[in-house]
Amino acid sequence: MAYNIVFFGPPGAGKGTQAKIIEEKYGFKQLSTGDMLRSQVAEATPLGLQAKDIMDRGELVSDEIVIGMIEDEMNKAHHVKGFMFDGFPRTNAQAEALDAMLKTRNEKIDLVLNLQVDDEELVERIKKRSIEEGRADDTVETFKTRLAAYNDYKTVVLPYYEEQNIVKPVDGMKSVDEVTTDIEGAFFK
Ligand code: B4P
Repeated sequence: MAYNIVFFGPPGAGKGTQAKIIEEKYGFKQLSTGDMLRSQVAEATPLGLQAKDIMDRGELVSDEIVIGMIEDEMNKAHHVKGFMFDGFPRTNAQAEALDAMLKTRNEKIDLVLNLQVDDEELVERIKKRSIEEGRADDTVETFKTRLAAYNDYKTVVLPYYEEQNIVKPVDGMKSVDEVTTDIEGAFFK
């Protein structure tokens, strides 16, 4: 039986960092809407051209686009232990669409990892990544918009899963290795 996990948290909390580690260690399939969008932008596809300005401003790309991308990737994946949704869902419509897609496979979301990191630490991580990777949305100004968007959508997405009693808090302030250990504890419990 598949086991599906949502990685939830503010921009720079380490969702992608941890999802990649868990994917390699345990054979889950990471589905990152941020990574998918960035590769569409890099390839200058029509979808990428549409998403680029929105992402550079730090705003949310349309539900239609991200739901469509997730659906395509889920349909392509076979024999995976489960999916790790990284950065998705971010709206109520995305959460409902995800449940509907999983239902057709007789599956559901089993665990939501809520990574928690202080705003000051997030700013430091984003500044560091901007030097290392030069991502267009990693400026201090855009980060503020991304954080505001997060503070907005968390009031919708978290309660959606809290009602199902599947949210586990994770202290994202610890080192990468320590966070991985805590995540492993959360899903082996
Ligand atoms: P994302 O790609 O999801 O961007 P993110 O929130 O910055 O990623 P993450 O939290 O994974 O950070 P990471 O592990 O890299 O979204 C980008 C944009 O795409 C959005 O603003 C939006 O426009 C669009 N988008 C994406 N999904 C969407 C959706 N569903 N709906 C609508 N629009 C959507 O970690 C950050 C940094 O911290 C790294 O440099 C890492 O090395 C470091 N780090 C990680 N863990 C650490 C630790 N424990 N200690 C110290 N440093 C750590």
